[in-house]
Amino acid sequence: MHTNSNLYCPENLPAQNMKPENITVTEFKEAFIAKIEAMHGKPLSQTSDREKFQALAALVRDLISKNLITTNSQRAKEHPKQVYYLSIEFLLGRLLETNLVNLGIRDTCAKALSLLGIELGTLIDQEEDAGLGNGGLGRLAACYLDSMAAIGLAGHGCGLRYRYGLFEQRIIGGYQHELPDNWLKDRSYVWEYRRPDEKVAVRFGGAVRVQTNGKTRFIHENYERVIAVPYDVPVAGYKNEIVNTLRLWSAEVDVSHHNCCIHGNDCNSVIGYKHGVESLTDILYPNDTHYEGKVLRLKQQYFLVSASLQSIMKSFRLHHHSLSELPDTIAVHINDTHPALAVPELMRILIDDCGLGWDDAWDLTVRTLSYTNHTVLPEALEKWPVGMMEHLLPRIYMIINEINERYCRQLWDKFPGDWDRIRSMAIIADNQVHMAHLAIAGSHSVNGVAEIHTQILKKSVMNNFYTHTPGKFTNVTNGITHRRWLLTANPMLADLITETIGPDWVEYPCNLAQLAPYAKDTGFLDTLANIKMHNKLKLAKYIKAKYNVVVDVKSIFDSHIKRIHAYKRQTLNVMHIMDLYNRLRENPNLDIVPRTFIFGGKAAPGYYRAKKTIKLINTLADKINNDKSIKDKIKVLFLENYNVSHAELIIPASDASEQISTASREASGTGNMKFMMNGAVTIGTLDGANIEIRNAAGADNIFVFGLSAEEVLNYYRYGGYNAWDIYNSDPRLKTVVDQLVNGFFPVDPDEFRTHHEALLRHNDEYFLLKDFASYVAAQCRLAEVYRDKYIWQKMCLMNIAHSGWFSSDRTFSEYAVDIWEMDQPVPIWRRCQPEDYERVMPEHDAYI
Ligand code: 26W
Repeated sequence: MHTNSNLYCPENLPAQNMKPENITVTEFKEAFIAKIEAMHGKPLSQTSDREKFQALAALVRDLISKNLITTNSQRAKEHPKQVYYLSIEFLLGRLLETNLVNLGIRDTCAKALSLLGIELGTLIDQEEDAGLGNGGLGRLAACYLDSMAAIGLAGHGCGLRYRYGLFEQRIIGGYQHELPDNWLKDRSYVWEYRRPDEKVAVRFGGAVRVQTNGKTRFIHENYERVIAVPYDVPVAGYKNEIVNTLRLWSAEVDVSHHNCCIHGNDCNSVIGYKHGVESLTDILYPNDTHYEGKVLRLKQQYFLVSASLQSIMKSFRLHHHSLSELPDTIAVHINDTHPALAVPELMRILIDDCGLGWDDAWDLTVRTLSYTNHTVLPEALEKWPVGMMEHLLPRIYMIINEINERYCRQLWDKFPGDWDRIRSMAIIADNQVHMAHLAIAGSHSVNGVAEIHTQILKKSVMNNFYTHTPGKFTNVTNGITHRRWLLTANPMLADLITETIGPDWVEYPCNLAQLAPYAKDTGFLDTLANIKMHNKLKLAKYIKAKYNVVVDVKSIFDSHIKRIHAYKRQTLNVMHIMDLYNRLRENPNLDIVPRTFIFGGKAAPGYYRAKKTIKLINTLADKINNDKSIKDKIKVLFLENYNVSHAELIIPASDASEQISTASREASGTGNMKFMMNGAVTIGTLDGANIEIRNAAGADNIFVFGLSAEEVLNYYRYGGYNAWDIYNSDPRLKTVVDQLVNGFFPVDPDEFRTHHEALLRHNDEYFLLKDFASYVAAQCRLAEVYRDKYIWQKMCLMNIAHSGWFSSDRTFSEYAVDIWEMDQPVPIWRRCQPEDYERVMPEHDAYI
């Protein structure tokens, strides 16, 4: 059942040619009432908040649909180059407020509702987060959708419509429990259009027969057909009437082949079969770093790629005559290796369906595809067993085999006799298909997501590939949409900025730099501080209501929110808090700046150590929050079920941003940018985009500590690190490490044994002990600076003022110009000036 179809009531909507932003408050109010009545068959007074939300969202969707139609008909005439962003994850969060802002009707809507006694915020809170992603990679894809539409590029997302998104996290007794994320409670999603007429079939299993009479043909037989049905989510650009599409595929059973019930077959087995097929898109795998060789995951990856490419090619062939135009008219981007099967799938379509020869097909494939790498962690690199691939995707495996043979031959010609090099670059080696190697070989562009990350790829992780094809490698530092993360999430700050420098910063975020001179204006800094206080009060209210903990809004709100992972070092943060607590216990009158330590994040369900880290944080929180002797000087909170909506609440309310990964391990980070943009000061290592943040904000406006990436990589390469030496030489550190297992916490003494052993027995892989002293020192510096309101507020301001470069509009313009060679004008220099680039990315700066 799809409740949101047939709800279009044009008679109640403003005139066809009226732009949404011209709708008056009265017209909006009337359209809303009409939508309520048409949709629910009862008067406004009898509807629940949920029903009101549904009607409001449907009304907004109607407005967007007009622009969708005009955008599509315009494009059908002009044929601009289209980019398709293939991603196994899109972490959208909520869309109502974003859509209202992008249509330019947020205020109109709020006023219209208030005339009816309804608060817009209450309805916004009714929307479920679309949690179709794990973390950084998925949220990045969602930010890019927003930027593509804002810039006006013909850019679309292709993903999966998971029935259940990332699990809902419940904390019970300090432990994480996972519940299914039933985000499609109403069975359909208010923003989507189901398009059954655009379904395609994806084939699994079976066998391939090679027919060689005349032209060689590959006949795929006895396969299982799964139907991919697209659900299109419109993506509205910011006040530009452009609407792009996020196409999410859902697996359905092929009814034409399995209507056995009707013919008197066993109904139960048919129903079972249906469930089996449809389970393909049931769940999002909850791992954000650890590759799991599950057949279902490989099936999901191929399903995404095959459905997307078939539909892309269908639309290409409708509009273009010659296949040779393919790379000039479409670009297909592979977001990490999860969609890397795009390489053999496009080859299959071009060879088997379009009749091209190998060389022509390969040339077109490579020129059409590009690939972004998002991680250097070895455990995240995907390698699928040959047997599994061959069994599940026999024709695709044949093609991969052929790609591998040709690629290795080419390498042999270039590096004759260098077997080790060739083995390290082969697409198939040790009975496994190396997806990153496949993606590199089959793309014309490979990029990292922050300068240091790209340097590590070039010099270390992918050095052999870089030596072979240096021209393929490039860097595009990540970005975030300032429309969601500043304009929408922090309206008071956005208003202050607009009052101060005018409204153009929304279109040209680098204009935020015009705020810098206000660093000398104490009146302005007071206002900035008041806005932060307002946001802190809002968060404090939420914490009191949900956790019954009272936090001091004058304390430093110090936030560490992201996936829980050993390399992100939540435990280092815990160790600093333990040390601070020990100091307070030794001297309850110690004059420290009060702090509220805020944690949030999910652990992969199978990641034992990360789950224990959650228990550790909660155990520490219990101990500290209930210890009257420290007079509420510090509080620790673990906020349950961290998601996009929680981030929108926490980030504008934070003073300090914890970005403390082991240098070299975090590819970029994007939370760091969101905090910066909201005037939180970073305490961090020189890792990922923290380096660009330091360059942009200035070294005086960030607290840097710890080993450099080069030092870390040298330890990994050459050894020479001894955790015990550090443990034995720092008594304060020793106390903290001992407290993990010596009964300091009122839990089983083995509860945190894993953490203890990771630090000492396993020689502290992520260098927590090594970085402890410099981290504590940086925390002290931060607290001292916070005591001086104006120096602190100036730091906050400099972060805001130089955050414009981190807008995903800048990032996306770089992709569009340098990688996809889009033919539409992309005013890149108007979005960020050359001097901004020079400041953030000084030429010839080597970070490792
Ligand atoms: C196969 C399991 C798996 C699943 C997801 C492996 C790896 C991933 C992602 C690539 C992990 C991820 O989200 N990486 C993050 O990407 C962000 C966007 O570029 C970066 O900002 C983060 O630093 C990076 O960890």
